[in-house]
Amino acid sequence: MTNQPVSGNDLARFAGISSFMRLPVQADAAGLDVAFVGVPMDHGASWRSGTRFGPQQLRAQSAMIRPYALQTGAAPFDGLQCADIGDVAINTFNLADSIRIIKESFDAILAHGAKTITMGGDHTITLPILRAMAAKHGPLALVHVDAHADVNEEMFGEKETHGTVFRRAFEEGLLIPEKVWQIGLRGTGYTAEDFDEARGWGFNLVTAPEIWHQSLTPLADRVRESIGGAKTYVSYDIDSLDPSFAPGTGTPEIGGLTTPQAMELIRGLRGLDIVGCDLVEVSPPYDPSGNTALVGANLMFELLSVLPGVPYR
Ligand SMILES: [Mn+2]
Repeated sequence: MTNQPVSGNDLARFAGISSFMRLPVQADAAGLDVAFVGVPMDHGASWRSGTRFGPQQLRAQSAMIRPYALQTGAAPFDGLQCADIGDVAINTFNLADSIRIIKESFDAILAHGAKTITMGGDHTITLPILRAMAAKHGPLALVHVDAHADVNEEMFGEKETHGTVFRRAFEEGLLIPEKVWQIGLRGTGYTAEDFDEARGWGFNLVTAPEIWHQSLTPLADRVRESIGGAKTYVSYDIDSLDPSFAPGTGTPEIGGLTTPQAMELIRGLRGLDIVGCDLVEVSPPYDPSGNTALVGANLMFELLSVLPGVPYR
C-alpha cells in the first residue's frame, strides 16, 4: 500500500502537521518515487522578496486537495510512493553557499531514485537542481513556464540569480537547447532584442500574446512532439499566470496565463519522461488571501498527475 494523503474525513483539514497534501513526512527520499521538497529562500530575487515563506504556504494551501483528479481520472497516489521530505537547509546569509547546498541536497535525493516536486523559493533554486538532474540524467529537455526568460548575462555583476538561471544552464550544457520551451513570456525588456539570443541557441519561445484567448492543449501537443522521449524537467514560475490569478509573487507582469490555460498546458505534458518539477516564486507576504499559494499547490498536484507511472481511472 502506497502512502495516501490524510483524508479530510479522518482528520479535519485545518488540523495536523502541515505537509504537502497531508502526506507522510520522512527525513530523506529513501523508498520514494516522488519526494516533495521545499527550498525556502528569496535572496536570489531582484524585486519583491518573501519567497522564503513559499514552501510553508504552499503546504498550508494544499490541505484541501483531494487525492483523485475527477476530471482527468489521474490517481497519482495509487501508483507512486510519495512523501514530503521537508525543506533544504539553505544558508540564508549566503546565496552562493545556498546554491551549493541545494545541489548537494538534490544529489542525495536523486541517489535514492526519487523524482522531485520542489516548492520554491525564488527561481535561482532551479539552477542547482538542474545541475543535479543533468549530473544524473545527462542534458535535459525543459518546459519552462514563466513571464520572464531568466536568461540575463548577470545582475549587479552576479552570475547566479533568479534572472540568469537558464543562460547558465545553457552555458553549462545542462539542457538540450532545441528541446527547451519557454512559455508565457511578456512584459517590458532592457533591449528590443532581449529574446533573440536564446532563440539563436535553439530555445523555443512562446510569448503570452501568442497564446492569449486560446486553449493550450494544441501547444502542449507541439511541446510533446518536439521533446519526444528525452528526459524532461518542468520549471513552473507562478508569475507566468496573470496577476489577477497569482498576485503574490516577486515580479508580476500583466497579460499572463489563466489558471485553465495552466492546467491545459500541464495536463498536455502527460506522456513525457518527466524527471522533476518545481513551482517557484510564490511570495506569501504579497499574497494576503492565500490565493497565489492555492493556485501553486494545485498546479503541483497537476504536475504530479502527469508523471510517468500515474494510473488513470
Ligand atoms: Mn522565473
